[in-house]
Amino acid sequence: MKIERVELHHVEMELVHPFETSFGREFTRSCVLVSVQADGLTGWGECPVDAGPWFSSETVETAWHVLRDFLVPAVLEKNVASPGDVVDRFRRVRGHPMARAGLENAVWDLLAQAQGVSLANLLGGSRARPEHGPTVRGRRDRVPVGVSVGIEPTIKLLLNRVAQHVAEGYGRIKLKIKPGWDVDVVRATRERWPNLPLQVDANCAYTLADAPILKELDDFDLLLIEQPLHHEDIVDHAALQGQLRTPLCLDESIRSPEHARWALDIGACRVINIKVGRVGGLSAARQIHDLCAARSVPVWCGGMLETNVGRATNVALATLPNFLLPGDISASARYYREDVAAPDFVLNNDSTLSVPHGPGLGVRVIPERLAAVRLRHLALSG
Ligand code: NPQ
Ligand code: MG
Repeated sequence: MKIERVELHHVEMELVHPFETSFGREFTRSCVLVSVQADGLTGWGECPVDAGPWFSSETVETAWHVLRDFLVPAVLEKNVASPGDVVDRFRRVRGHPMARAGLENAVWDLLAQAQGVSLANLLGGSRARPEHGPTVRGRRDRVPVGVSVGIEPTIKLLLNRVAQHVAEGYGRIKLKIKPGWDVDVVRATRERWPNLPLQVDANCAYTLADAPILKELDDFDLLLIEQPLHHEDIVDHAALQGQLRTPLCLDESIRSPEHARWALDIGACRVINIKVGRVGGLSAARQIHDLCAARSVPVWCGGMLETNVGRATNVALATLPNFLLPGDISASARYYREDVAAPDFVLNNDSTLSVPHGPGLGVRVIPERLAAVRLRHLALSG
């Protein structure tokens, strides 16, 4: 189909509860939504950038610039028959994975709608894909999820929040840690919930010199320790993994399928967090999934406090068979009072989210809700 029009939407939304990580506290979330039109259909994608370069080097402004000046012109008025065509057209652009992901994922949604199938179906997650052979289970119509709990002012307040999420039905908790907010917090949580599936995420806040502290975490039966060291480093992570029993999981360091291969080749981690934005779109995300599956390395779907557009993309991705650990894909109510897209995702009593079966993403952007949170809008056509 020929891409007739692309629109960029810079939105800013207030979080239900402020979210603090080792790199700062966020009260609102900014991102760029991308919509693509062809043959009377509209596909949506989300660039999970933020106002500043805190989680990654990309920002709303860099994504806007790279989309407007390079990525959108590469697909506008062009015929696109498969997501691979978009990947090919983007190959000249180095870096900027979140900008690429927003547009590529919008085309995935568009193509799925055009074929009358769900995005999960187009990705191959909800039906057996031949290359996975007989090991594939049948259709996965629910994906296991957990919740990521930010740093709180006190351990008491943190335990209250964990208790709230456990009561809501979340079967896996991730605690954000940083130097000074680590072993004591994990110990207190583990003492209160001896059997709770628990993991931690440091967002790069430590160095190899902190190995003795991180080794103390080996005593708490954690599922994994996520990205303790520098965001571009895999060498020190490999050294650290050699000293730990708990699996290391990389997040920030994995920005492409190549980074995933390099990390696995040197033993820098035993688990990979796949974030579709961070790795540059659904094609790259699926490639990393397949690489990890071939090497028996479990993956899980990371989260970036997305709107329901990004959340629907994540849920579809997480239907792939090697997503063996619960994702950071919480119910819509955990993020914003009112989302730009509907229907909301609601937690099932088995700590899963249901996979929409409508065509494409399975969520609709509500124009009035979008307009209410939109700071900037740009329509590009040929
Ligand atoms: C992580 N997410 O796994 C990220 C970090 C994160 C759910 O823990 C604005 C921009 C807010 C980027 C909050 C979760 C963010 C952000 C958290 C990234 O490391
Ligand atoms: Mg992380």
